[in-house]
Amino acid sequence: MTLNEIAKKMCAKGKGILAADESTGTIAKRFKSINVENIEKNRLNFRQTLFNSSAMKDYIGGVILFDETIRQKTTLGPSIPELISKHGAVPGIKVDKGAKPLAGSNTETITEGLDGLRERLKEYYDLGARFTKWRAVYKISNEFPSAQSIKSNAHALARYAALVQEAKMVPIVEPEVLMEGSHNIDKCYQVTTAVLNECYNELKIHKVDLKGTVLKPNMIIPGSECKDKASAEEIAKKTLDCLKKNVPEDVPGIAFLSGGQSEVESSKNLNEINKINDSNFLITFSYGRGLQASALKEFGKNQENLENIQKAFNHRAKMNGLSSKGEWTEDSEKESAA
Ligand code: 5MM
Repeated sequence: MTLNEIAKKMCAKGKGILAADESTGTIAKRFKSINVENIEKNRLNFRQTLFNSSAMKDYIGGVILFDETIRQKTTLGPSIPELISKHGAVPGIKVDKGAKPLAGSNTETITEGLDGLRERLKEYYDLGARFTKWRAVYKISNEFPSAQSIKSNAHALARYAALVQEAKMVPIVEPEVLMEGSHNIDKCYQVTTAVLNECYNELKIHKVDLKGTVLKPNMIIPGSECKDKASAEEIAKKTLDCLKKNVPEDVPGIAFLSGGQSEVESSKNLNEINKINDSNFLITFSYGRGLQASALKEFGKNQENLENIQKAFNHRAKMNGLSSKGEWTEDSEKESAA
């Protein structure tokens, strides 16, 4: 398959991406919230339960894994990448080493992981990965994000993407403008515009073939502390407008992060975007919390009750599958849950 074909398969209409690449520290937080011990056996049990659910075949085009997970063998027989491929989804891998303090800028971060990346990519390809992910993080405040953060993170994203294409995999480019803060929706629009522009500027300098990439952006939404709430219609209109103006047409797929929105909110907003999507972009989800929150709760209640865990995951995957086609409704939410 060409990189363009892989990117389109990951974001095919009705499907999206499951972000299950929580690093050990992040999954520790998630497990703590449900009183589950953060040990390898439990991490494998939760993840293989999701990857073996019936929703995988119909609604999941790709799964982003963490280094530990891509190396694991399931207790069901196949390895984790084999299990994912068996359902027709593409296995992928998070290759960044996390957001670290950016020297010279108070509290901002730079995503690290370029050293030795060429060698790691070869290993991940041999383990079955066909796409990768790198997440850059930007904070909004009166002084942030700084030009230093916007430029250095875009540069790293572009160097990452060029290496990934050299290794014959599709890079997911994830510049996440955080939702935390009291800024309004227009500030989010303005910052996301600056961030996307710099990213595509650097990707061009580094000769990345955009047809073989997927963008994973934030939606254009007000900060979580903002008093002025926005309707799903306004979020959709501003998000689509921002993407059409700042993402080159060669990019085949755009898969949003949920970023702290509730499960239903992230489905509803994605649905509204697709209802008015008059671009050529395949627009879908690449959710972590937006797909897993309910399933995680069930896992916390009883780790052995695979049926309930899978039921919760199947429901969210189905809802987001509908949203990726602009076919989600409040009623479908209730019917499927029942
Ligand atoms: C699943 O979480 C991902 C990994 O986070 P860490 O590297 O911090 O452990 C994260 O990058 C995720 O893929 C995106 O933020 C999307 O997840 P949400 O929960 O925002 O949909």
